[in-house]
Amino acid sequence: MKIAVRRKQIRTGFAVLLGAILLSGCSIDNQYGRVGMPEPATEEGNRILSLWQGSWLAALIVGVLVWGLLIWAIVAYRRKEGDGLPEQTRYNVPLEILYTVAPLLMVLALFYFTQRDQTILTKVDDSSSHSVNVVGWRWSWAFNYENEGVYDVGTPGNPPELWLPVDEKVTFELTSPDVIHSFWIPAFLMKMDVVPGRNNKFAVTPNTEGEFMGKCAELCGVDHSRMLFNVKVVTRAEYEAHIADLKERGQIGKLDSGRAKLAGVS
Ligand SMILES: [Cu+2]
Repeated sequence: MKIAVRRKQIRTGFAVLLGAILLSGCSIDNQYGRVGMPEPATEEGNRILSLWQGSWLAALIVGVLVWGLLIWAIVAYRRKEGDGLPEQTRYNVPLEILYTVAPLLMVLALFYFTQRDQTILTKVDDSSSHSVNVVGWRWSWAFNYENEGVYDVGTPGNPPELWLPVDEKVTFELTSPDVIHSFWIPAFLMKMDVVPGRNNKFAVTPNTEGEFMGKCAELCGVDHSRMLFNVKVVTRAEYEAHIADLKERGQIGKLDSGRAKLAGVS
């Protein structure tokens, strides 16, 4: 009788715990549901968020299964009074095949979804309405607005601003004159390395007006942590006003290497 009551309590406890986990995972509107990710501020961000949530859900299901089996084995096969040495077994071929094949299937599933989404997310075509050449240099950023022929550049002590019109697809072309950096806007849920001698590209459509922070995500030297910038997603009119402002300040042309320009070296 007592054992039956305890079992019922344990079962209820598990059900409550599982319910709490599932409930928090079902809604993507809170940071628990997003598993620590910020709210996506781009159209593409939702795809990345789904991949992230799906991976965690898969891990959770596998985890619950493994923990459940462990606890069951510990409880059901615990040593009871009068038990001698348990039966010794080895080389269970079906079991060994299972724990070789099961992880392989899991890795293949993760690989498939990652590859599928990565192919879509890194596809760059002519559908962007404008493009920005992002120059990561030791240790700040320069933004060349390719269509308008203006630029902005920062310093470690004075981070630059990247302005983008809302709901317009933008292609980022990432270049570096020195070492490897990484262009990361957490709210965009997208990050890509900036590699000297290579022309990495990706396109996103910011769909939320507001101010977001950006940073370098590749340890690149002494002032790496100061490689910050701000992103302003604004209306088309505000964007054009800002471009006109940059023109007025004389920031016309293209800055291939922010550092060289700042040091007065051509
Ligand atoms: Cu860097």
